[in-house]
Amino acid sequence: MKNIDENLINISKTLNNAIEVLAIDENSSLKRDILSLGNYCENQNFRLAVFAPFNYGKSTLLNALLGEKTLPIDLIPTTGAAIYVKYGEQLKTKITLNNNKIIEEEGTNILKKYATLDDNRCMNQEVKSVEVYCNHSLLKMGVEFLDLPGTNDREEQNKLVKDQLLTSDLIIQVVDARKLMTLEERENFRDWLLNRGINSVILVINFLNLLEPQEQKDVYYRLRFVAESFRSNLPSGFSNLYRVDALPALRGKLKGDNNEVQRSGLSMLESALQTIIIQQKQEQTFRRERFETISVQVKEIALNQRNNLIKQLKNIE
Ligand SMILES: Nc1nc2c(ncn2[C@@H]2O[C@H](COP(=O)(O)OP(=O)(O)OP(=O)(O)O)[C@@H](O)[C@H]2O)c(=O)[nH]1
Ligand SMILES: [Mg+2]
Repeated sequence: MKNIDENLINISKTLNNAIEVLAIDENSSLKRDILSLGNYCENQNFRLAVFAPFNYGKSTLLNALLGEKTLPIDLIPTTGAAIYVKYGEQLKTKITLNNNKIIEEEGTNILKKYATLDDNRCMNQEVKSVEVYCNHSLLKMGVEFLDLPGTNDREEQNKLVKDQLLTSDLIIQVVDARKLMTLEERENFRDWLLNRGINSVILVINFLNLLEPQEQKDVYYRLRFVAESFRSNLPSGFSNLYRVDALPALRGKLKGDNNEVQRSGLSMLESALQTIIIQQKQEQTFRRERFETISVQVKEIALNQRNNLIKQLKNIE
């Protein structure tokens, strides 16, 4: 974001103090959330994260938005690290290792070595962070994309993804039209998001083109219902459900075939993203909501501790 919100920085400081004063459990998710929010309020970019189980086409969708095959895509579990895609004049990759050594290389071939999962579906343990710099108009506006590992493979990746979602301004959840989530999976995830004040979620249905026409209608209808039940704080007039066939979208972009891009559904998503991002860079309501939700939780702990103390003091009287 161009203007860092001083108010959020102050709230973040107060929350960090609260960790000490209220002795918030070292290993609690609340403490992790508060620490993550500290970095979040200082991020000047608008972060757009793409999230889903592995093989749902997350990296393909981001490549389609970027208009080139920048991020690794494959049938086997692929993305192993959080990959930040930021603006740069030339396509380049920067890997920071745990010993703070930095490896920079033109292009993105180096991602295969440092940011994809190995044959045991494990991530390279030496890697601290992965950034790709790319020349694209949305990125130039101060947006950064975040490509994440699949969520249904290993607990390690799941944790990483959840931490990253809290510090993302807008989240695209990719849904595979051929295997919809169960009600329980959906509700667990929705509760996890809402407990952290994350309401800025857009559902993108991928692989719809692989279904028969009648099935396409049925699946879309069902997902319309799911999307409507998700309390979203997108600006009014914006749908939180889009249909994008990610691979045809990428192919269309690579060939410069606008009709194919249009048919894939990508153009609708792109124009919605543009407008939402411009508005949010001004208003920052998504960001404030995260801080407000966590602040309410901390306030509750503070009030409980205060009430307990008063009770104990009354007992002395
Ligand atoms: N037919 C078809 N294949 C697709 C589509 N989108 C993605 N794929 C294929 O699905 C596979 C997985 O795509 P990825 O983009 O690597 O999926 P991902 O969600 O990033 O997977 P991980 O990084 O492993 O979590 C690749 O072989 C893609 O070519 C689509 O719209 N149609
Ligand atoms: Mg991927």
